[in-house]
Amino acid sequence: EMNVESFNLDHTKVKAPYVRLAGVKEGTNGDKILKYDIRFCQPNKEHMDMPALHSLEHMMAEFSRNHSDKIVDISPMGCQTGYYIAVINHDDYEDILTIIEKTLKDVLEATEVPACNEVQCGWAASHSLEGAKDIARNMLAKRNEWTEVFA
Ligand code: HCS
Repeated sequence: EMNVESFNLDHTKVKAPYVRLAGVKEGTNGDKILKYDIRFCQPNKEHMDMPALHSLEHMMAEFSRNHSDKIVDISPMGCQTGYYIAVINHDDYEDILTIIEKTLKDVLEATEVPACNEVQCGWAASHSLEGAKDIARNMLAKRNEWTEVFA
């Protein structure tokens, strides 16, 4: 067993896209952080390119918080196949799916990427609104598959 939950996941056995609970941490006062693996791309078969992944991160980070005040973070995986979303005190998988669905629908409606400038972002040149929309569109088209993690 390795320390990182994902290192114990057999990436050859999963079937993207899916949304999977990847960890729960409880604090000393009973607050709970839940971490979900949102997998957009089949591991080692496909991946998102960086500008599109980066713009989708900005949009999911910004828009998801209009649908929930429980979001702690949405950040990309280095393998470029998905994101982690961490929430606090929100133990409702179906509602997480709803938040993701609403957020991706917002992405399709967006006319610009929020905060893609050198003041607000660390690599403002690396963005693609249209690329991010393509990823969101493909993910939404497979909404009925999100709950199935393994083939
Ligand atoms: N992933 C961050 C935004 C970084 S630009 C967040 O808060 O969700």
